[in-house]
Amino acid sequence: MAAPAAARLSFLLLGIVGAVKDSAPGGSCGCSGSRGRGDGREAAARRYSAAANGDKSSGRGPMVAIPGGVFTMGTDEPEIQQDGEWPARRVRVSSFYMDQYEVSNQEFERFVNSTGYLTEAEKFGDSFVFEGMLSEEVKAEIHQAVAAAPWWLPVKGANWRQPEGPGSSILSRMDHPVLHVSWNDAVAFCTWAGKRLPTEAEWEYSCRGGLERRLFPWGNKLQPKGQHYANIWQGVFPTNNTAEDGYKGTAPVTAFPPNGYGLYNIVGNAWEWTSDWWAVHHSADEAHNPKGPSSGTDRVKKGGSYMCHKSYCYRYRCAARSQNTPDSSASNLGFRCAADAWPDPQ
Ligand SMILES: [Ca+2]
Ligand SMILES: [Ca+2]
Repeated sequence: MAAPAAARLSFLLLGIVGAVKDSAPGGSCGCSGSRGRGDGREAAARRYSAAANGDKSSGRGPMVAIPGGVFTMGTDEPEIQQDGEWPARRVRVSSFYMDQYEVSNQEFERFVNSTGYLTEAEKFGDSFVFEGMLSEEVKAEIHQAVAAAPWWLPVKGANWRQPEGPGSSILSRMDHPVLHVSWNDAVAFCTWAGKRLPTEAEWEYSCRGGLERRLFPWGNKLQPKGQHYANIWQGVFPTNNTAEDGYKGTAPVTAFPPNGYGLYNIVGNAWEWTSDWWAVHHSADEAHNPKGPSSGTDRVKKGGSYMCHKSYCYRYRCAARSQNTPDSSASNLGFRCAADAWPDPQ
């Protein structure tokens, strides 16, 4: 019943591999790698909704009030043309709340303990892991790779509890972002917590932290005064990760300085799902609380990850974007939730 992991890889590649993006297939590539159970999304959201579960409050991380306003979404100087980073357009966003941190393993564990939720990676039995994080034992068991991006391997048994497959553990990383969670899993968590996923517009507005037309949440310079502001890749991808910023893999969700809205790791560390369907053509007209296309095959993810280096994945910019099918999961993809109003008191 489960589609093989390779069927989902094309979309993963589109999201992560800038170096091969020119030859990567577009939306009509025939590789609509859905695992074939997307229809369960709303049912899952209902099943794990706050109303349906008694212990609804303990999964809530701190939120920040984001004041409504108008901002410039996208850019007229796109770095990755085919990602649809352009045109720059005026977007009005109403006030809302945003999780201060990426959802951590600890929070996700509370959700799972409270609801018995099983992630899609657990149901399907595999997930994609960056080869550089795997033990020799695990790698020896895998005979499937993709020529364009041999560093992504489908690992049996990889999931949020075992991010690098059997034998790995999150015990020393409970404050790191949860990984190997699909869009559907993210929706289920946010719904349970009395929240929702942010729209792409809300996410990008949050990322900019009150600054206009800047590359990064803190300005245009990647490392002001030589300081690292995000967990990305230093060295040569994919062979040499110097971890100059202190982290070879994920960092705690509280690491690095927050942006102007008090949000941590809004770029870098783990990619973050948004609620929008993916499209690359946008109207230049001013929009009010845009929610993206009404349908599609992929969902938008934002912010880049610890695997991003300018040479191949210059996507740790606020205007940058990428996509995956809603049932995709990988070792660099997580999320944070948003809310229209402060969730009910505990
Ligand atoms: Ca790093
Ligand atoms: Ca992030």
